[in-house]
Amino acid sequence: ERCPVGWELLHSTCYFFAPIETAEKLSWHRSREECKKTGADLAMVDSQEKQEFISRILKGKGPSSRSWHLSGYWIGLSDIKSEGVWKWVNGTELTKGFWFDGEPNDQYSAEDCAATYPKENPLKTWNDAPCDFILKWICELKLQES
Ligand code: 2F8
Ligand code: CA
Repeated sequence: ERCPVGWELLHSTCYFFAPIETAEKLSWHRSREECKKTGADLAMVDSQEKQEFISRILKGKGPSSRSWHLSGYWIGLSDIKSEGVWKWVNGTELTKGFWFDGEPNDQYSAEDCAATYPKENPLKTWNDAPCDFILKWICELKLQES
């Protein structure tokens, strides 16, 4: 089985990057719904290899001309249920985060959803932002075995 056209493959999982060409940006919850429409979910960046893979693709898309915090992509990580307890959308707790320096900072006590950004250091790219902020997003879809 192969990835849908336009999706990127790493270890039997396909990744979709909300296209930069379109103006569309969505809240974290709406982004998640968009992923689910295709049978996918927001990406769970739970290994250094996935983190490096995603960082490389985001860098290839080029820096946004606007300030960095507008050029993020939602990932499937939030601390909505319990402040400071970061969980992936499959319910597992975050073990290793790839946060940018000073993050997560829960600015104005209003930041419960995580996004990744094109940054210099590929291992320090995450920020927590308000879940109703609008950003691009990354979906992941596991391919069937065999
Ligand atoms: O300086 C870090 C800070 O930058 C922005 O706020 C000015 C981010 N806000 C949004 O992404 C909405 C903060 O999350 C970030 O911590
Ligand atoms: Ca933040």
